[in-house]
Amino acid sequence: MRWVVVVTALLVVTVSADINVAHKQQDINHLLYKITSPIKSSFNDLKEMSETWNPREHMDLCSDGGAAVEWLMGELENHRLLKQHHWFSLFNDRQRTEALWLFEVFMQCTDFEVFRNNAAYFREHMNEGEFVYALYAAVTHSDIGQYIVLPPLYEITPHLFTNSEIINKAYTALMTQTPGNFRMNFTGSKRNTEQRVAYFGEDIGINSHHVHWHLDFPFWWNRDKIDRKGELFFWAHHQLVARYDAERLSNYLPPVDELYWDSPIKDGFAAHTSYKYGGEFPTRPDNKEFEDVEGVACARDIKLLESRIRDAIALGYIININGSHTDINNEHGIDILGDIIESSAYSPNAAYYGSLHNQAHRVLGAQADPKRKFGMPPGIMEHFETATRDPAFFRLHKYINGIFKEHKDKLPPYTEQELLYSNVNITNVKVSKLSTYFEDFVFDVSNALDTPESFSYVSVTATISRLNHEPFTYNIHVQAKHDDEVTVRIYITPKRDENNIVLDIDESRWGAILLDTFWTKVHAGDNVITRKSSQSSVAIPDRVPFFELLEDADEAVANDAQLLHQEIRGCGHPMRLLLPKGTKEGLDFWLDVIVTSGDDAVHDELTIENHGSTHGYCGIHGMKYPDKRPMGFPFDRRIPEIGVFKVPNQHGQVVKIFHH
Ligand code: CUO
Repeated sequence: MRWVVVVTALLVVTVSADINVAHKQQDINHLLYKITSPIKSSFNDLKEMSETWNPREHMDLCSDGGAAVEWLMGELENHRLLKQHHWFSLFNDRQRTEALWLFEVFMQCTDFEVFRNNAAYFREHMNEGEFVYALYAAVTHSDIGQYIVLPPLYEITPHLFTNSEIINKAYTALMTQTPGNFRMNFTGSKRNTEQRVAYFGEDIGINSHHVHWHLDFPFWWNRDKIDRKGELFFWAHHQLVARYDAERLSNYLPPVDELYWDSPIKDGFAAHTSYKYGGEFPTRPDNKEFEDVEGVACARDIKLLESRIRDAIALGYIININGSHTDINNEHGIDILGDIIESSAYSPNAAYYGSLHNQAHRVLGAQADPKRKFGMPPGIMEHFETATRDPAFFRLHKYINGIFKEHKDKLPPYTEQELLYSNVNITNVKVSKLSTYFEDFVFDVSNALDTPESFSYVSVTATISRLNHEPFTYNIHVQAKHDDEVTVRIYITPKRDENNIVLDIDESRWGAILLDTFWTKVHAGDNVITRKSSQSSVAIPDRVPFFELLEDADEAVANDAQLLHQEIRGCGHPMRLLLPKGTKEGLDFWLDVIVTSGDDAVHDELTIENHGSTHGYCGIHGMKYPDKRPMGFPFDRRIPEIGVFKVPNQHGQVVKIFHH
């Protein structure tokens, strides 16, 4: 079945009653409109501010007294900042530093007006990539950004989400003033077996999830403590790999193999994608031997970092920068290891453990031009927007995941006491038919094109094929001894491997995919807990298209009306990808439901308030991660004894996912 979906995000209208939100949304929209062209003259206020506002004259409106503005203006006036019309990569130390200076300026603004005016000024004076990154990070993290809906990045910087062919066709459409809709094919050819799962790695929703996850939990974050950030790094990427392996299974491919520094990188990757400025993304041929990357890292040094981390796991403690030791043989160890491996600014000893994962992204990204002989721009692995397109991304994260597993496997298996919640007996779980399908999705690419203001508007869009599933419902039948609040976790796990051999629970558990976690109430006696797939706490609906945001904000401002878009976090898997692709005859998965005490909740109100509902992989913004148990519980630890696992508050059954 094929569907053409021109997205209308079905968002319930619950927003701030403040009509100023419409003005703020309009300003953010206008700042992001055609980001490589000057602010449009019809965006009157903003245009004027970009020409007349002097950030130095308004430093009294900054909570740091203007220190951040002063610093950035000094760099700008001394011509030290990256020029406009140049690629930007967050992994480039200098470019990231500049973007974060601007982020700091935004974070110090005491009200939206000064935020907006500073943004208008720096938009016209700084590199566009740095500006977009700083603006997205600031709207995500500052109170000033509350209720603002960030436009989908695939419509703000389409170059990083589509391919050269689409961009070229879009330009032709514009020059000939002929509206166009162009089909975007996934990279590669039928001869490449990896092509079978390109729809997952190249899904613009997955790319968007990944870039927003890293905006919510930036590795450079050194302000207040974000709860369990290192563990979330492990968990979100572990789940991405588990999802990818499930897609491979339904496409008759073995699980992705990990990366080996001493062996060639088996699969190459040709992105067929260009930067807006900077030329083509480099291509990596098959079976490329790792080469040291000038100015980044030698393979030898990376292996040394890996061995220090593996030593820490074997010893059960890490060495802090002052020489003291911290025990990691406990459920908090994963959080410390996540910080160390990524590494994030929270790493307790970056001088010793380095930055294994981030360096690996850069080394992989530069393999096409490791000696910098050809002046190639950064590779596909050097942007969170593009990284999952490259099969090497999943190899890298399989490798990283293996290190985390080594740690988890050293911890004792859960005991029956830790698994048992004696109040509840799950008697049955009924789930409606699970089926997946591909549909067409249309998104706008016109922001990729610079046009004189005199040009008439021409619609240019791209159509891609994307995975979706029919909505489904779980009915969980439980008997409870007494009234209580409970925690419910739902997972699916492939039952067989690619050779159709049934996996033992201790083999399959690491591939368990979290479908939902939520809190609810049970009453003494029989209960049916009904939950819809659309309520999942790991997934988000489609993002509101940029043109809809533009039109709605302009209309709301013109009519002094409220803006009726709900703010939805960008972090969270696309709802459509909740289920892995099935097969025609039905692919077997274990569907496991585990009900434990409501005492697992960190916050009191979780049965009635879901805090934006995407906490599974993304926590709750500005609050503690809501589940006290380790992420992945109870499949994160070894299960040597199935009998211990089979407590009455756990229910496993085999379900089939069909694809049509
Ligand atoms: Cu998300 Cu490796 O961290 O890409």
